[in-house]
Amino acid sequence: MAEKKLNIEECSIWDDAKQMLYKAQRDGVETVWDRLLQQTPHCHFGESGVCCRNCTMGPCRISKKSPLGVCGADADVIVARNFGRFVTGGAAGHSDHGRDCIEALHAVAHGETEDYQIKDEAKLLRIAAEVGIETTGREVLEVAKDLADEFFENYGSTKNELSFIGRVPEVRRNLWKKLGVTPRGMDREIAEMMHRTHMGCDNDAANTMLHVARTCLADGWAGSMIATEISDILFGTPSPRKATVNLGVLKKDQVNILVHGHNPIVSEKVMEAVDDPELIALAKEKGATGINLVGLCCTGNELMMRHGIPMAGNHLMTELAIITGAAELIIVDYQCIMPSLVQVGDCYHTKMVTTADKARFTGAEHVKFEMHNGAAQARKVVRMAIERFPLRDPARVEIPEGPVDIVTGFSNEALLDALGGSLTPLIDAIKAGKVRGAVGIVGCNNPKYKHDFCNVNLAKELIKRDILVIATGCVTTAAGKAGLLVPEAISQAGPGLQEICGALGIPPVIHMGSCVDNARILQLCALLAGELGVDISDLPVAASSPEWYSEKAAAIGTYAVASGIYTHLGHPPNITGSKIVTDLALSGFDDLIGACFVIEPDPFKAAALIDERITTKRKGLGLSA
Ligand code: XCC
Ligand code: SF4
Repeated sequence: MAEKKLNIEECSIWDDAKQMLYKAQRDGVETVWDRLLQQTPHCHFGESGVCCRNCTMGPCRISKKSPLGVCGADADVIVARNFGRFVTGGAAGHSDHGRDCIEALHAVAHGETEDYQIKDEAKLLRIAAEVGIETTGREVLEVAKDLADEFFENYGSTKNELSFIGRVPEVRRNLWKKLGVTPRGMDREIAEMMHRTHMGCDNDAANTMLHVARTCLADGWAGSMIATEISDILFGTPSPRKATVNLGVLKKDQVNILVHGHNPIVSEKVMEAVDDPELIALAKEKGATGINLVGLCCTGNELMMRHGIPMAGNHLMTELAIITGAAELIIVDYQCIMPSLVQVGDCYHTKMVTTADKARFTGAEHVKFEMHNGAAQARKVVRMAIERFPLRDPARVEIPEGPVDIVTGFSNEALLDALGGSLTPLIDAIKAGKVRGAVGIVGCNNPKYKHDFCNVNLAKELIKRDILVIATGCVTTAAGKAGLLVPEAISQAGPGLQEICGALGIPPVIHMGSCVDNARILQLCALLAGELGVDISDLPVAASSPEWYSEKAAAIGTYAVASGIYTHLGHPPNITGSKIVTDLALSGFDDLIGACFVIEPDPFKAAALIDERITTKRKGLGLSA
């Protein structure tokens, strides 16, 4: 059989990506695109979700010829169970990240670490008061202890109520109650999903799907939300600042360190270490002019939002950042880190360092980060990077040119500031039809798409239609590289958005953070609904993840839908083998919970569908189309 050949021009819309893919070919390095070719065509049973491996009477796969598994489970039951476990993986990822943040807060509060502090005391006190903790006249650390304990309770099942349930509009809370999907404990929903999907438990697809909603709601309104709020408390609430994106942020004459993953607990310390004069002197001794720290994926988003650290790229750029030949070291925490990075690094002089016991990679060096040693470990890793600088082969270094400017840092606090302290100007603009609605474009890259084609074009199409776009996760870098994250981008927006964003001095696409920070969008929607006295499902808003790939993205999409937000995906999850599950996702949920998924790979058609939905919602509120 003839070997399948990669068409690099079709892999990505970006010059920096294509340049590195040609270099990879010359250097004999395999990337995610090559491996996708080898894996295609994909297994039809897996793709449609009808393969079950939940017991050893199987594995079973459903077809016309054999419509039932050995136990009698049909396609609907199998698909629902598989999807249930799929989103639960995502919810577990976000919420375990959240738990690590609580442990960090707990350690700080109890004086167990000198490496971490509370950077935003005002936010700590505000959140504590919000969740019912006494704050007046108390020491900050005493309040922090109580807040950590309060948050821990979101994981068990003793309280049966999430700390942030008060943020959810009352109508929505009542709807959840009626449907029996009010999220209880994070760990409880996850464990219950594993239980329900064990052989011989929940054998009713629709019923399983309700628990899918419940588990994801726990993620959105607890796991992710707690991760975001504590990160702000410990590392500062983001405010608008400038940064730069694309592979051009790597520097030819400096020690380049890439940080990748999700939880800022590691990357914040690395960021401090690269400023250590002793280490900078060492770098100079080794022939470099300095140390350059750049981010990837969501850890990159966290550092960029709070400190303006440059962003080298999103998910599909992670291998390519190493292929520049200019990266001395890549340090990772967890999630979305391709195991291939070790092999790609081995093709150059790039060392990979892991930091979490729950995310080790064969072939990488493990430097375990703990609360009491974060700063020292970070210095150790930066030193390792410096030591590798002399090993770099200048003949194999090729760094694409021209980083692109962006503005980042739009937490809800910052957005409110930009609006002059209240949501009223935004609501007035929505009522006047100048901002017709808002869409969160979030999530990943997937090599099944031309890299960032859908992410960028959907954003462009929406702002043209006077729809404000909020970007998080890997869409951020896409929007940034396209020049959409700067105030000047209003020239590409419709007249209404141009006027409003122009007056406020904000870009038409605003960067709200990492993937756990989608919780900020939930909160913003809830605030808007509260101001208008309606449910979230009545708002002219939508969500989209055009090029999603991960279990986490599916969990985010599902909590968006269950929170009442119409959600576009570029391709369906592996559920098409069940009519019941597919119908629920694409329409049934709309009747039940006020929102549903819509699938559309073409970003231009997707923009039209989203626009249509926003128009309907505007009319529902008695507003002009
Ligand atoms: Fe991962 Fe968050 Fe997706 Fe990017 S967007 S590929 S999940 S890094 Ni979260
Ligand atoms: Fe097959 Fe049923 Fe076992 Fe799944 S649970 S592998 S369908 S016998």
